[in-house]
Amino acid sequence: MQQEKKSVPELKHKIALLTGVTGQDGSYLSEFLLKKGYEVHGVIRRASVFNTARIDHLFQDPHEENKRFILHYGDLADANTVRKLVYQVQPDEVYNLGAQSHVRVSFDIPEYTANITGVGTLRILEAIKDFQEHTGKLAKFYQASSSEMFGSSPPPQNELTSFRPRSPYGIAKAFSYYTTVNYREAYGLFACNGILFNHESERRGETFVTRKIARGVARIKAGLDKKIYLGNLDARRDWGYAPEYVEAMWLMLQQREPEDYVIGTGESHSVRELVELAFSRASIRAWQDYIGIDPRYYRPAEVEHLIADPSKARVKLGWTPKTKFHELVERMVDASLKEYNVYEA
Ligand code: NAP
Ligand code: F7E
Repeated sequence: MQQEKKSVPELKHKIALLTGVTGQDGSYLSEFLLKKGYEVHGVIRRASVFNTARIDHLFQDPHEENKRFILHYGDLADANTVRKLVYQVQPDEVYNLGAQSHVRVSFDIPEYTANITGVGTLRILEAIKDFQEHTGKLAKFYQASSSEMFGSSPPPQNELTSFRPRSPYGIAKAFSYYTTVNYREAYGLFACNGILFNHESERRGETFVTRKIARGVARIKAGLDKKIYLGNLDARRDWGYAPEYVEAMWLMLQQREPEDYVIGTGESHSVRELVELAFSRASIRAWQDYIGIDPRYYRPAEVEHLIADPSKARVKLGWTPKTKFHELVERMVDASLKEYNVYEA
């Protein structure tokens, strides 16, 4: 007798829409979500050269069937396209990682930074609000908020610490933070702020201080440069490892209630310590001989000291950082030494 086949209901995979997919965090979050079975849609900007190096390994030919990694052109300055993408993709989760993210540069282009890093968030939230109202579908929202918003508030900083931003970037992020809270309170959106402290990796942009130093050390070891030129060596930051931080973003959107969370290691180190450790990892003595100070890298107003108090994330999300500062620096320096073929095991 033939057994009757039971029909198995098809499991629908979740859909995520990411801005900033070509950035450090966008690349790690895409990998993380794809592993979880998501269909990932990323927004990329048109550029005159390829700007997808960090996600090229995830690329799928547009002619393939059942693709789960799909790229769309768009820009946070362009409300029409942002809205169109939300309606077209119909995401379960939206991660807003796109930004003019460089603090020093934000002093040079403050208006652009406000438009993208600040008002860009409002454009997405408006699109999600309308989408939910018109379709009745829920699209959860993650905002990439930053410890830069704390500015001159003394450390350690947690979810209750007041914001005293010191840069156009910090101010734009504070606008986005409050807009996210407002759309949650006023319209009931499932919207969360992840207030992330500095997180780094081999994929970090070359002009952020950790990568600049790791790469600079390798170039000196390879005989290509004589010095690294830096600004303020006394600033202290709470530096963690980026791949661990993207899991925290996802965890926030899996909770019952939308809330805001501080994510960091709870330890701070100075730029000077970072320099010492990086040179020592490459077995280069007398690091002072290889460092020049160039005032162009000073900021008109500096954030002196950031240390996260990530207790809420530990208790509510079960999230804890694993990679310690010295491991992070060693990992980044080793990657650069390998890139320049001067790594000695
Ligand atoms: P990142 O490497 O600088 O990446 C920024 C991303 O934003 C890139 O994909 C970039 O595209 C995109 N972008 C820039 N301008 C845009 C525009 N006008 N429209 C659409 N996209 C635009 O930054 P990240 O380190 O991955 O950080 C991710 C997010 O977290 C950012 O919002 C950042 O401000 C925030 N954050 C970062 C840290 C950290 O320590 N990394 C800490 C707290 C918060 P292109 O590749 O085309 O330039
Ligand atoms: O600077 C000092 C500089 O540019 C760190 C972004 O991801 O994290 C990042 O912002 C510190 C500052 O990161 C140089 O003055 C000294 O005190 O690596 P940075 P940042 O400004 O902390 C926050 C959390 C974000 O949200 C941002 O998107 O290092 N410093 N000399 C230098 N910094 C740079 N870039 N270059 C130097 O030569």
